[in-house]
Amino acid sequence: MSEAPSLPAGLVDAVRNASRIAAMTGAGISADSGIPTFRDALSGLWAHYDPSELATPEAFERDPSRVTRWYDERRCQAERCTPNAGHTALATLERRCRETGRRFTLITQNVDRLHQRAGSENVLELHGSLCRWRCTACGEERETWGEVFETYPPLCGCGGPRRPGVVWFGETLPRETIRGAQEAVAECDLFLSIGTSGAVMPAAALIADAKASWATVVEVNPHPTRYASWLDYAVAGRGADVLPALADAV
Ligand code: BJW
Ligand code: ZN
Repeated sequence: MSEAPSLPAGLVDAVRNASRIAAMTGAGISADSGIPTFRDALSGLWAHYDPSELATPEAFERDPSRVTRWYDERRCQAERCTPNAGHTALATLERRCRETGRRFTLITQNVDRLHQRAGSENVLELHGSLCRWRCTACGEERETWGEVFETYPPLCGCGGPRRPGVVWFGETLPRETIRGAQEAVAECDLFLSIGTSGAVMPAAALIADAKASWATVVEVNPHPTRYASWLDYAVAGRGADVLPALADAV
């Protein structure tokens, strides 16, 4: 990891004085754990595929074997990776907020479960999880942590094919989860947008929603996004470097 960037004094004060913090993470926070971001080129056997064409219900209908193999590889990769200092800092932030009577909500677009493994307790998973698989015939859902699949797609006891419990393009987000996220954003006085390109709706709309409700809005990303120019602070750095310094401010 590189040196922690020094944070502007105004940002440190904003973090210190916030009483309701909402943080939204994207794939970038897990890049420091070795998980490629969604828009990074795919490698190996998958080098010729576009991830946005595999992450659709149409792709699963066309070729359930290919799509479930891709998700299973990613599930196994996530299981092998460990949370980094950025994940840990967010778990620390949650704990410190709880101890000091402040509210902290972690909203993630990630499906890799690294936040929970770092100790975050209150996590809203907007796009589901690589670990939950759902039968497309009877709807039964199960956690598949550490499980070895024998077929692609894996099969349910009822004989139906299982699909990953993630939200694909064109599908709606779990209603209670997006509602919880919108409420946390409407109430927060500090919003952190971490490691996301902000390209995918409706998650990306939460950034503008936070600004519209007068929160101090902060981006943490080594490559400033399209939002950077109108946010309160755009910290150009990696999550694993910047977030520990932010957590120390609380
Ligand atoms: C670092 C770093 C380091 C690197 N530290 N940072 C309105 C307008 C236009 C279109 C739509 C709209 N509303 C809905 C749509 C359609 C669609 C959509 O948004 N399309 C866009 C492409 C335009 N949205 C949907 O279909 C959603 N459903 C929906 O809205 O239903 C109602 C509806 C449907 C249709 C029409 C209208 C309404 C569902 C979206 C589900 C997204 N699912 C995915 C796949 C999940 C499973 C899987 O992983 O395979 O979720 S897509 C993919 O993108 C994944 C991610 O969670 C999500 C966001 O990506 P993220 O996290 O931002 O990653 P990257 O790779 O883009 O960026 C990484 C960032 O990290 C970069 O900025 C780096 O610089 C940075 N970084 N290293 C910090 N060390
Ligand atoms: Zn079933």
